[in-house]
Amino acid sequence: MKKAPNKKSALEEKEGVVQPESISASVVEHIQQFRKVQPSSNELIKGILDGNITSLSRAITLVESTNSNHLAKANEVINACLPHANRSVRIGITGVPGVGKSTFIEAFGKYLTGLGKKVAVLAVDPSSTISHGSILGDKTRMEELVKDKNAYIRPSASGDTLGGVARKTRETITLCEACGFDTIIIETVGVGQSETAVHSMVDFFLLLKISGAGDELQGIKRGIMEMADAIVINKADGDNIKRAKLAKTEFNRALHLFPAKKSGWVPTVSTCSSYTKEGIDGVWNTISDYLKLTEGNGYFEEKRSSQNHYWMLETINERLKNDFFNHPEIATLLEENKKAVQNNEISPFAAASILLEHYFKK
Ligand SMILES: Nc1nc2c(ncn2[C@@H]2O[C@H](COP(=O)(O)OP(=O)(O)OP(=O)(O)O)[C@@H](O)[C@H]2O)c(=O)[nH]1
Ligand SMILES: [Mg+2]
Repeated sequence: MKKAPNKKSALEEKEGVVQPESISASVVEHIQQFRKVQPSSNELIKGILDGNITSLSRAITLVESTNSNHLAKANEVINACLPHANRSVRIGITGVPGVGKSTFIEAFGKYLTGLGKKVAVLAVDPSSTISHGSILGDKTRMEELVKDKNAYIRPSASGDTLGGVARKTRETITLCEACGFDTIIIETVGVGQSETAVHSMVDFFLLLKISGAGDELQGIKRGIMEMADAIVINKADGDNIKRAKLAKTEFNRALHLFPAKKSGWVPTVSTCSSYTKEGIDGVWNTISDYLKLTEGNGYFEEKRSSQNHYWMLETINERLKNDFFNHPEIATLLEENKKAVQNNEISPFAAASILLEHYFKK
């Protein structure tokens, strides 16, 4: 007798729980709807020009998206930002893994914000597709800079190709500049082709080295040394100081073997420690000297305009290639022709012509 009313009341209680759920569900839906509403291009543009970091981050996410609707919106935002960009110095930093790039950027970035500058740190690291962005992990190496309200750190975009990653970084520079960042630092690992891509989007290219390791050990190709506007020997502290000074003399000698630069700039070699901060100010002084020289002789503008031309052609190359190889009909035809070429039934050039003609006729 006693059990029945108990059961009933338990059921009533259950029903009672359902009711508020249905109310809260509508509230939840409302919130979700609100969150789903993406800011319009105009809102993003206004936000970026006002120096709003949330708008900047959202616009960069659009740039990095593979969705074609996002691409159109991203282009609209970038075009509106262009007239407000360009007023900055873009610095590329490369060096083999472990040379101290992130630690250096933390020390250098803090020094620059101390001078009143607004610093954006970006990265070109195509391998980040797998590792989810080494610079993201590096944020722990940039503890101070992450907290600095005058600094913005964005991990490398992911992508299948270096070209894709580089394009996204190139456009991100424009957005950061329009948002008021006057110093853009781009980190890249100096072991592949990515440093060439970074070199073609910066004004000043800095190569970090450490003493006591031969060039073979440091894995740096001759070409990278040739691209450098400055070589900075990092970790010049403690027992390392003497070796770092010795390395400085050696690198100075090595640099003399390279042909003179079109900019008229003579690359410098210096030492620094991201731990003791010794030599960090010197790096900025060198960059200031470079800017003075190249802005005076017109090279700065000339380089930026040839970089723009390069990126236009690169983008066309990239798009054509992707479109061609991702086309379903081409994929089948490519396989057929590959076999025909292997069996010596057709020459590779004739096969390529067939494929290209087929592609352009569609
Ligand atoms: N003694 C000394 N050690 C340093 C200095 N700068 C960096 N290090 C150390 O060198 C190691 C590598 O530093 P990172 O800044 O992570 O090097 P990285 O070039 O960014 O490395 P990747 O991101 O892997 O390419 C860390 O253990 C740092 O603490 C320095 O100025 N002096
Ligand atoms: Mg790093």
